[in-house]
Amino acid sequence: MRAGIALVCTIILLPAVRAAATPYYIGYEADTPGVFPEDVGWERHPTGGGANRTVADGIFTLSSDDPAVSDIYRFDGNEQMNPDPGEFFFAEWRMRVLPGSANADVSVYFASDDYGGDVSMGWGENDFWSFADGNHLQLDATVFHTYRLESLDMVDYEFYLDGDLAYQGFFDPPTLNSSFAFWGDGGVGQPGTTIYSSSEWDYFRLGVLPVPAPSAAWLLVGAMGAFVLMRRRQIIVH
Ligand SMILES: [Ca+2]
Ligand SMILES: [Ca+2]
Repeated sequence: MRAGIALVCTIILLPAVRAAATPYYIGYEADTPGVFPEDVGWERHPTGGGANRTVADGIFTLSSDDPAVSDIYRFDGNEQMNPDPGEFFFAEWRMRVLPGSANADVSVYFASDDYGGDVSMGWGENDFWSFADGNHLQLDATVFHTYRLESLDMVDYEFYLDGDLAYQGFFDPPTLNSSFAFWGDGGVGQPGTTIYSSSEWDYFRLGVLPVPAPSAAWLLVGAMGAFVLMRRRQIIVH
């Protein structure tokens, strides 16, 4: 993450100071048949009877062809979703939408009461949208991708697609006074529409973690860079 690289520079120049961290982690791995998210700390909120659900081969499947159905998995937290100095918030999930899914029926949402902003994300077969900041990615969402959001302050965030930084976004301006996240089938359509979806989730994880200390390798890279710069300067001077 960017902050990690910035921290390297800071620590080379200054004594290391890190705030006491309060790590938190909750995940759902879909690795045990018959164990659903609500069995491991997530709150299920279904409408219209909820989606058809299976857990098999490490994958949690939500499937429906009824526009009246939604089926989301919610976590309410306070300090668990609001990083202190020296910490960062992360959420990571590996997921795909199945062909025929309506745009943005499959969705992920984050809200923070420290700042009061929120981020709402949705998927179509070939699209990803972040509605607050207007970011849009074109991708084949019917194959598995790993998505990751990281934020130091729940104001700005970085979004990674399959391990690469895809864009830098921001939470919507303050409208809320609670902190929670949800994922799943978040959309409800009108009768007669085709607003429905199926999705497969390998895992969903979120939490607050300490900003990682720079590794010895990073310090070595920084020292080597400084050495090369000094050598170049000496060569130019001579
Ligand atoms: Ca899994
Ligand atoms: Ca739905």
